[in-house]
Amino acid sequence: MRIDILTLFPEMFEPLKTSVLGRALEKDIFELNLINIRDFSKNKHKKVDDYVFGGGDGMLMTPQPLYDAIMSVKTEGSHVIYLSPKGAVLNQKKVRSIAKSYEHLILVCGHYEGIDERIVQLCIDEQISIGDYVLTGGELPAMVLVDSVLRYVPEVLGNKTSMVDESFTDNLLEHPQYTRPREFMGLRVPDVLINGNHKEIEAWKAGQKILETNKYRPDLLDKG
Ligand code: 4FL
Repeated sequence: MRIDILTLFPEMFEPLKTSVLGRALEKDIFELNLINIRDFSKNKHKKVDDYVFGGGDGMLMTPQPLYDAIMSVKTEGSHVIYLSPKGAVLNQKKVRSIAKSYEHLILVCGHYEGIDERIVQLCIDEQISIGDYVLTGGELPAMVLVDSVLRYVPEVLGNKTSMVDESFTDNLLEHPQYTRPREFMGLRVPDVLINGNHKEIEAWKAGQKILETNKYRPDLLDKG
């Protein structure tokens, strides 16, 4: 998978280079290109924003640098996503569908009050939101999308395909999990997990998933 991120703040993406994704990056399991939109500005002061026609607060990203930046990375199979509160809210099903459908993602991060509408019209295939709240820009949403999608790329998790869907298969939350010691601050690991009866353990896990979902996210059960 190839991911190009277009942003005014490429330095915000350093966290993607650590931990699981950092190791995958070193092994060339995916390709990450950080592109500074400002590098494409044809303005003599490298300006990338301007006032909003019709008035209103703040500044808008101008179309020219964005358009040229997108065109510089676009390929035949690329899919251009704009992280925006106007998009459908991301969920695990959508993450899986993106991971399975595209080999090349171009992520456009807006800043200030957003981008000129003509870029949406001309270049954007899809808008995606990560939730109903406003941020200072699309950079954190882009990182959320990248992290969630890359978990579906073979070998990113060290080939443990069973781990990929954990927590959201069947719209259920995970059962509680325990490690050593068997007793901590007077709280014991449930006996069923220690008795070695795998059938019983699996039945316990299945029941706990429903209980946890009912307790923490009853809205997921309503959806069926
Ligand atoms: C994008 C919020 C995607 C939630 C400000 C600029 C945003 C956002 N999901 N807020 N972009």
